[in-house]
Amino acid sequence: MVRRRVKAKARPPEGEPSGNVTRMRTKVCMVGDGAVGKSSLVRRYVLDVFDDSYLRTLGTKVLKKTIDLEFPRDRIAIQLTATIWDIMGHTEFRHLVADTYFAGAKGILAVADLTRRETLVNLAGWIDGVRQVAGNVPVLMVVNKGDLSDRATFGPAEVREVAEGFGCPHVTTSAKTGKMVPAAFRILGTMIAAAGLGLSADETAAPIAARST
Ligand SMILES: Nc1nc2c(ncn2[C@@H]2O[C@H](COP(=O)(O)OP(=O)(O)OP(=O)(O)O)[C@@H](O)[C@H]2O)c(=O)[nH]1
Ligand SMILES: [Mg+2]
Repeated sequence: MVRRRVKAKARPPEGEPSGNVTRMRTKVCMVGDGAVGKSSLVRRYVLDVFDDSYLRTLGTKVLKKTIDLEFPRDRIAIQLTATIWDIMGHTEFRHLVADTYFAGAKGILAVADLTRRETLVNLAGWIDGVRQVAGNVPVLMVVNKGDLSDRATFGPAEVREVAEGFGCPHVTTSAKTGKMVPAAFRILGTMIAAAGLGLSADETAAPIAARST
């Protein structure tokens, strides 16, 4: 398929054949309490590795990844280059760095740990913290450590309720097995691209459904 570059925000006129690629850049912030697996998710996604040992993130770390997305209904292909900002999961640190860390964020991966209920409860503080600086940007709620379901401290109904409270979708991931990790970043990328291009929510749903397994 031959792909042409189009300007961001441009939408192809009705009847134009598929094949346009829109390049976008974006900033994504990982948030959530200490040891929920923020760095592990980024490492799994960007480098496809996992380490059982816990090395607390000191300050912040930034990695980059390009995500290819398609919006079949609009016949738009997006190449989204995401800088993924990984933060140390401590509330005091959040208060110290919020302005610089969250400035310009276009999307949030808000991570909780399935084995520690308080990390789900604390997501509100993290999400509010980003939204105070970056505005009402897309949020994807991630319940990580899905491989430890025998040690779960909350169930799907509670996750749904919390996600509905934030008005955002949610997924369960495992940085250890890799399950749903690329899908999670892809879903957030799709939400960001859709918001940037002014596409509607149902257009956003198509690529998510097609790629979330
Ligand atoms: N079983 C299991 N362990 C995980 C998973 N993700 C992360 N871990 C482990 O959880 C611990 C914490 O992971 P990190 O990725 O360092 O957590 P973090 O959220 O970046 O922590 P801070 O940098 O302190 O905020 C490590 O020992 C990881 O190996 C997972 O999906 N399953
Ligand atoms: Mg970390």
